[in-house]
Amino acid sequence: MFGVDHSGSRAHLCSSAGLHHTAAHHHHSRERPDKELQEHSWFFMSTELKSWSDSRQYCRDRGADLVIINSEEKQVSLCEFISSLVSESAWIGLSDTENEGIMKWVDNSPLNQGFWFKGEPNNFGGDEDCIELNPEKDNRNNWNDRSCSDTRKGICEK
Ligand SMILES: [Ca+2]
Ligand SMILES: [Ca+2]
Repeated sequence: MFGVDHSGSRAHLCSSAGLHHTAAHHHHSRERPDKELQEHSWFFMSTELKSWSDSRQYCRDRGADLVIINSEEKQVSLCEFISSLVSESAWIGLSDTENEGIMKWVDNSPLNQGFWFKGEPNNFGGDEDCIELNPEKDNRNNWNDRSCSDTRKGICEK
C-alpha cells in the first residue's frame, strides 16, 4: 500500500499524518521468485532531495528500492498517489547509466513499456542517464531522463 516515509523529517509527522491514511488504499502485487506467496508492495517517498544513486541508497537503507513501473495500471495509480503528495518530479528506478540508450530497472530487468514525456528520453547534453517522473504532467506521458547528479526526491517501493 502507499504511505509516506517520515523518518527523514520528523517535524512533519503530525501535519502529514492524514495523508498517510487517506492515501493508503492502493495495493499492488508483485511476484517474488524466492517466496511462495505474492506480496503486496508499498510505496513511500523520501523527504530529502538527493542524486539518483543517493536516493536509491535511501530506499535500500529502508529495505526498499527505487520503484519499478512495469505496467500501465501501476504507472497510473502511482502517479495519482505521487501527485497527491508533491508537485515536483521524483526519481524512479530506471536508468541507462551502463549502456547509453539501453534503459534498465534497478532489478536489471529491461524496459518494456515507457511512459515518456514528448521528446524524451533525449539524453540532453549527452549526460542524462537517470529517469524522473513528473506528477504534474499527463499520467501516461511524464517520464524524463536527466542528469543523475541532479537532486530529486525518490519514490521507493518495498
Ligand atoms: Ca542517457
Ligand atoms: Ca531529458
